[in-house]
Order: sequence, then structure tokens, then C-alpha cells
Amino acid sequence: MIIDRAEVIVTSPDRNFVTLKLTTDEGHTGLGDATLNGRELAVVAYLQDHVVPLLLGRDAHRVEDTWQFLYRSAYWRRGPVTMAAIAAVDTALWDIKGKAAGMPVYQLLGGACRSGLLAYGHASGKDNEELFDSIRSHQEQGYKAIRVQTGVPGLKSIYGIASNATYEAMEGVRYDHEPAQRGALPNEEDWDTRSYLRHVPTVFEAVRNEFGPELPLLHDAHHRLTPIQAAKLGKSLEPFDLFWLEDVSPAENQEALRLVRQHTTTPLAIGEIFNTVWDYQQIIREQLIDYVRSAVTHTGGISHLKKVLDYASQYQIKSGMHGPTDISPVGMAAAMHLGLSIHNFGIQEYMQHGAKTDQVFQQSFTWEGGYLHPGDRPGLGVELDTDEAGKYPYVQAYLPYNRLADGTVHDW
Ligand code: KDG
Ligand code: MG
Repeated sequence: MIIDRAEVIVTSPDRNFVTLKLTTDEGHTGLGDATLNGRELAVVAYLQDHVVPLLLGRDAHRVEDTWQFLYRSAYWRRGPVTMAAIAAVDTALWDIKGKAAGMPVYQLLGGACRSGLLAYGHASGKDNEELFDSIRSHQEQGYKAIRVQTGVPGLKSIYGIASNATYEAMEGVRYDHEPAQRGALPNEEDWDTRSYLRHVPTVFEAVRNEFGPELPLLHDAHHRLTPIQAAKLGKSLEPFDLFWLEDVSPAENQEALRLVRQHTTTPLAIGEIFNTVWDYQQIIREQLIDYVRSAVTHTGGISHLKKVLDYASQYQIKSGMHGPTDISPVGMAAAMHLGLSIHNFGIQEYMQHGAKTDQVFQQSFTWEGGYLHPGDRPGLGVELDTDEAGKYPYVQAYLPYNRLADGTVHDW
């Protein structure tokens, strides 16, 4: 079975998505997500100019060989652009293999280890009242685990608060769960670590008082703290029994987590901006984290993320795959198939896409009682409607960035 067509499709129904579509001489098609939020066109060029010409004529069944060929023959290894491009090829080939075999991808990965995937959603509010409403509304939608983000007194806008979003979708509709802003320049947000560290424990105390001890609660510090500040936050949140504390410090400094670990038993999740097993080598081996946050989309596809998670399983570290709106329905489906088939699944992030996105990408997954399932269609279970996709051309969009009160650029 030979790959005889490869197309890179860019569409922006509610936000930008980059999708690779491979077609074989036997008429099977496969999709792969290559969306890199705010830097989408770099992956488009990498795929179109350097990868597509290499794929035509290759045996579509040789998933691992194609991965190794693309990774090693480039000579320049790793990095988000390269690994998102390779991920898209890998995911599309798994999709094709599933369709050729007449089986959902999770069956090819070893079959289901569970009946559904526990998922968490994003509750947020600029104050506790708005946050509590958002938690209740997530519970009504079925969520059994909830990420909690709030405003901080004195800061105008801060990551993760839906009601702060100024993002305008194509027809003037605000798209709440989306930090990327359409426009020629990134938005500037403000940040103050001391206010944040003082405020966050009071919010979790209020949430526990209101919602009780059972509800699994998560929080994302989004890379903003130094190691000792991160340790302080983990310690101050211990009484509120978090499911995890995410990205407490900038992820590229793996050794920082040693210091954090020495001070707190709050479980740690990290890795949404990692792209290979080598980014995790030290923190998995030294058991410095509890959850692997990588997405299939940004970590070399199903084949490579499975290797990361198999390695993590040796240390009782579980999956917590990234699933914000910038992971396309194809990337989400890939995560669900992988999550269903591995033993060390932990939790899946699940932010719902907008209605237009769901029209462009027809999907087979189910969401019931707080659990996701990828469905049983052969392959990934996602098809892309190219006519619908064609209605929404790419729109430039950037993630925001932070400045401190004195004007210094800070991690966002
Ligand atoms: O593109 C950036 C987003 O994916 C990221 O900010 C979302 O941190 C995030 C999360 O945990 O979902
Ligand atoms: Mg995050």
C-alpha cells in the first residue's frame, strides 16, 4: 500500500488548525494533526517543502520506519516544528493502518485497558463567585474532575480565565477557551508572582469549603515560578489535596523539579511543551513528576508518545495528555486511542471545540458521564470535510505574553 497523495490543509473554523491528509493507492486516507499554536505556518512549510516530497511512493504500512527516516534523515533533531510535522505523518499512518485493518487504532495498540477515559475540564472565574458558577456548569456538563484558574487581585488579565478572553472568532462570536488572539500582534498581559502565591491557596480553600473533599481539582501555574516559588506553592496547596499542579516552573529546566519535590507532596504534571522522550529523561528517571502532559500532536505522534509513556510506566508515572482547543479533533482522537490502550493512563484534558470546528471535523468519540471514548470506527474515527474547511482560511493569531510591573518580559 503506497502513499500517493499528501496534502497539508490549513483551516480556521473557530481557530487555526493544520492537518496532514495522506491518501494511498488503495484509496485509504489518514489524518494527522500538525497544529502549533501561534506558529502554525512554520509546520506547514516544514511539511509541504521538506516532508511531503519524501512521503510520496513510500509503503504506508511502515509506520516506525517512516518515523525513524524522517527523524534521523533531517540530521537536525527535536524541536516543536520538526516533532509536530513528524507527529502528523505518524498519526496519519496509524489512521490508515486502522482503516486497512478494519479496526480502531486502539485495537492495533493492544486493545482497551479501560472502558472510558476520565477527563477534566477548565473552570475559571475572575473571582470566586464566577469560578463557583463555572465549576457548577462543568459538573452539569458531566465533568468529574476540574481545573481551577482564577483572577488575581491587582492583575488585569491572566492566563486561563474565560471571561477575560477577548478572542473574536470569524463572525464576532467570543470563543472562551482560547488564549491565542487573532490579530497582527500578541496581546500583553500582566503578572505579579507574590500576589499570585498569596491568592491561590485562598481560592482552593474556598473551593474545598464549597464543593467538599471528593472532587478532583487541578491547577496550572503555566511556567511562571522559580523553583523555590514553585516549592512554596506546592506546599501551600497541600491541605487542598490537588489531583495535580501543572507546569510550576519553566519546563526546560528539568533539575528545578528536584528542589520542588524536596518540599512538597502535591503531585506534579509537566510536559505540554516537551517534544521527545529526551526532554523527560531525567524527570522520569528521578521520579520528579507524576503525570506526563505531552500531546500526541507535539511529541512525534502516537509511536513516540507511546514510548515516553511506556518509559514513564516503569516509575508509576501516568499520562495526562494535553487537550486544549489548539489540539485539533484529530489530535484529540489520537490521544483517546493511545489513552485507552496504555495501562498507565491518568486523566485526559478535554476542552470542547466550537460548533464550526465540529462541522469541519466529523468525529466518532463519545462523552458520557465524565468519560471519553474514541468510538469504534476503523482508524482514528475522524474525517475532514474539505468543503467546510475551505470556508475558513488561516487567520494570523498569537499567544499573549507577560510583563511585570517594571516592564520586564516574564514567562507566559
Ligand atoms: O497553546 C498554548 C495552550 O495549549 C496552553 O496554554 C494550554 O496550558 C494549557 C493547558 O494546560 O491546557
Ligand atoms: Mg498547561
